[in-house]
Amino acid sequence: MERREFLRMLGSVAAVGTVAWGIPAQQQSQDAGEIREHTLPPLPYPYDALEPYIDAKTMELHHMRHHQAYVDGLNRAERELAKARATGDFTYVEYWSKKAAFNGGGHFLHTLFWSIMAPPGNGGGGEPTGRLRQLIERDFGSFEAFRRHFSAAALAVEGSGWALLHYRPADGRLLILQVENQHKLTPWGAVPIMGIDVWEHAYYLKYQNRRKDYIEAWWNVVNWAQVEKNLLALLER
Ligand code: MN3
Repeated sequence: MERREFLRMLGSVAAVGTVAWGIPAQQQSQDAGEIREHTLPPLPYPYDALEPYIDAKTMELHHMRHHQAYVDGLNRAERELAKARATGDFTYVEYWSKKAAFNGGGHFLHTLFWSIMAPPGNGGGGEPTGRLRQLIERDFGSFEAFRRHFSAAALAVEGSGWALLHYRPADGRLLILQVENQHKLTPWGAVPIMGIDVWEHAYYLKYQNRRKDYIEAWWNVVNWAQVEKNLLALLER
């Protein structure tokens, strides 16, 4: 993605506090004042590309059903809020604001999630290099310490949620934090550059209740080159 395009995207999603990495240009709504509805971004690889670590059936259901539901839910919430503005009836503004936060979190985090994975041995797995590696070592001590911290955060998410690696431009630091559901515990001013979905729908078919095994397997499909691109785009702002 071009830097200019990326910066435009940052602005377009600032309201939900996350960044829609990899959202195709036609889905961005900054042109000519026109607001378009959100649509499901295509996966950058086939459903079976992350086998054996993430199975094809899980990927298909996760993308086509779960992610689509967040896209639909976000569009619905935004339509209802627009309707409230048009009619002046804000009776349900709290309800639809919460729906917008939940589904918006779901849409943008899943878009990030697909983009920072790649087929094992073909873009996925291995270890980070370059500037990303340097900052990980500076902020977490070592890659191994980072990995242990990130895995522990993912394992310990209470109920459904995510572990995310953020970059915080205000102080130039990387930080690992948990998200509950799709949006709760979201820090202000920090931008996620990678993350793992630990909702049961992300792993239950293959791993059942063994979230720990899923997290260990997931490291084999992390697309470090994309994670570093996400970081560099923020460093260049
Ligand atoms: Mn999910």
